[in-house]
Amino acid sequence: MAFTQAPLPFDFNALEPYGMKAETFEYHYGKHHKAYVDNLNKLVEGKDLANKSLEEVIKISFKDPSLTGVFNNAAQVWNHTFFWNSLKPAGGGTPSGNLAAKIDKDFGSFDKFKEEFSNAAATQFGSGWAWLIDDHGTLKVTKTPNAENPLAHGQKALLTLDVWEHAYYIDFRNARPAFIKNFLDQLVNWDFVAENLG
Ligand code: MN3
Repeated sequence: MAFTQAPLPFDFNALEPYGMKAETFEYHYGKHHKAYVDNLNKLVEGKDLANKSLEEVIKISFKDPSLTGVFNNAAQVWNHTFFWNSLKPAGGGTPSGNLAAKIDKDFGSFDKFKEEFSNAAATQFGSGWAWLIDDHGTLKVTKTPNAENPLAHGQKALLTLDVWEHAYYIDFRNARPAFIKNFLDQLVNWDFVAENLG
């Protein structure tokens, strides 16, 4: 069975009042993300991998240097779906409940978390991702290059920000720090993060 592209969880223009144009999603979801799905399906066609879950394909291909192309496309399919779910209109602000308590415990304070996350996102050289992860019971901030993700490293992802240039060039041009600040201020879907924490 072919891998499919999950629907965007909001309308293309839903984040326009919050700093991200419909054009961003026409390209980023409609072209970049779709291309990863199409490429993955071509690469696994007729192979055993085509019958595995996307998560299994990511874990198997990460460990096999002959499957780098499969890994890159499979991980990017997963990463982008995870990223769309990390966003919502009028998001951002502060988390609550157990998640807020866990952030305070593991980072010292919510401001300290924001500082660490912003720093990871800003300093990922070239293309990649910033993450909030649950690393066997401890919340941590990480950054990964290109398509790499926490799943490949046996960690649980809670939140992500795409810092490939294609993620912010339409709305913020070269200003990655402004994109990061906007994400934290008005886009983070803390309900999704809390669900992932469980
Ligand atoms: Mn992207």
